[in-house]
Amino acid sequence: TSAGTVAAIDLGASSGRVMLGHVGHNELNVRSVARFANTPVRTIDGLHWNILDLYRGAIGGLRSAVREEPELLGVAVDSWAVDYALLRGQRMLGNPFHYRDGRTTAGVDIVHATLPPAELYGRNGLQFLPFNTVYQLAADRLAGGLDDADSLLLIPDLITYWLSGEKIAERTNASTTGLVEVSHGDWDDELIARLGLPRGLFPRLVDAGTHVGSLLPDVLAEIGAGHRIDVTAVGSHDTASAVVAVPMTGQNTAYISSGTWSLVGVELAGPVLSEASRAANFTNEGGVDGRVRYLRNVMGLWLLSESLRTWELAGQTFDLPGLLAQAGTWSGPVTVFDVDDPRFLAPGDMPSRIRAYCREHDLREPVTPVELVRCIVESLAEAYAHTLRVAAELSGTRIDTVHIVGGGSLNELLCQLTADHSGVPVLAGPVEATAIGNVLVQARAQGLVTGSLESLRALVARAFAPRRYDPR
Ligand code: ADP
Ligand code: LRH
Repeated sequence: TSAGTVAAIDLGASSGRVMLGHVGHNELNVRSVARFANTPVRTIDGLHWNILDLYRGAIGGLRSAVREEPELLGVAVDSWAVDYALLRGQRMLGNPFHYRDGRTTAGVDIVHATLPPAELYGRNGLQFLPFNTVYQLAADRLAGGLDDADSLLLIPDLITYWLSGEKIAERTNASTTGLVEVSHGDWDDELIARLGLPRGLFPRLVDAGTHVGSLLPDVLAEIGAGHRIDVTAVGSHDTASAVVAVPMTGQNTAYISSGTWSLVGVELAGPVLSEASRAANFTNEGGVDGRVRYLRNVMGLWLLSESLRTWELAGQTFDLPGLLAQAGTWSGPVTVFDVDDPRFLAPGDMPSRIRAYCREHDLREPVTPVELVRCIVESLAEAYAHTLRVAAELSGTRIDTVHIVGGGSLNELLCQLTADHSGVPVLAGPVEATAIGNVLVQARAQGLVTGSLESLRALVARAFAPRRYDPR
């Protein structure tokens, strides 16, 4: 096998990027060719993703990719989970909703009136998050929003459709809908029927690594490419791609994919569906190569980014690295609060909500931005440590190393405090694990590399040596 280059389109909740990955038998180089903000838009009917803006960013990125790498072999897309577009034929019906939109409350009630949460967990193995696709669809159905639709595409599958003309549902991301059977990974027809959802909305499921098609002629023209470029399904759930590229080299290892959300857990061969697991709100999401991502969503750096946005709207602009450096030397008392309180989910004034939480719980209220940032990072690290302990207990594993990947791996304070609170060494990086996982699964589908996830991870570990933080 010889080396070759593929492009990853990775859409995160905070930003999107297009990365080029040059991969060979013993070779892995990844570089960014485009980055664009992902800024949601609120209109009269709720909070939406600006999907056309993201698509334009992706197309612009592919144009740069082809200019830099005329021999580009292929493209694949990943993004955040659970959200979707409804279509009739080729036409998208309305702009996709953002999972932080409040419309799903009614959907939760409808679904749980039909199926008690324990039964649902037994079928789909998913943690309860009020925005899981199943609840969003129940809310849409109630509002008549499904009446005209004949297909549903999750966000990365929508972009794949626009690029290739093929409608598919990639399995790792489909596993986050709540409508896929955890035991065999197929659409849960009975559940779909019981909820009164049209079965015809759901496209055929494909595994990560499946060749889907190639870029449409109009797309090739737009990006200035004159040759065939393949479109592959990778772990299209960003967290699934991130887990592919966690440079785990041994046993007893956990991971934290730390971005807008923090996904904290372990990789398992099969699901854990115990009542204790459900009570602790752990999820069994589908991984690449049939692995199970056994993890829990922790509120994540959203707490920080939404605080920065609040201050910015009030005319106070901070640079994050500077603020974190000051928070690292903060020597006053530090309040630890429950980062997963549901009040923090929606967009809006984050500092005020954190202070209100502290008041209600008789905790010292952080006053200055530096103190608040310290309090957020310390509370996240404590939540990471707690979640790691629970993950170990519920899955019957031991954890003696934890990897942090994603934007949070650049946050030295967070990495050090995670080591301190958990008592195990932290290995930080790569920052762009998601795009790297996307690249590697494409490269394997193209025959540029072979082997198990373990051999792909060994390649990542060599190309991106992690930075180590020992517990103090
Ligand atoms: P997503 O994929 O959800 O869009 P990312 O993995 O890109 O998220 O992570 C974004 C987060 O990474 C930011 O909110 C910020 O907290 C953190 N981050 C990015 N750059 C830095 C940096 N230089 N220092 C510390 N933290 C950083
Ligand atoms: C992270 C993520 C996470 C989901 C959330 C909706 O970007 O995909 O795994 O729970 O977004």
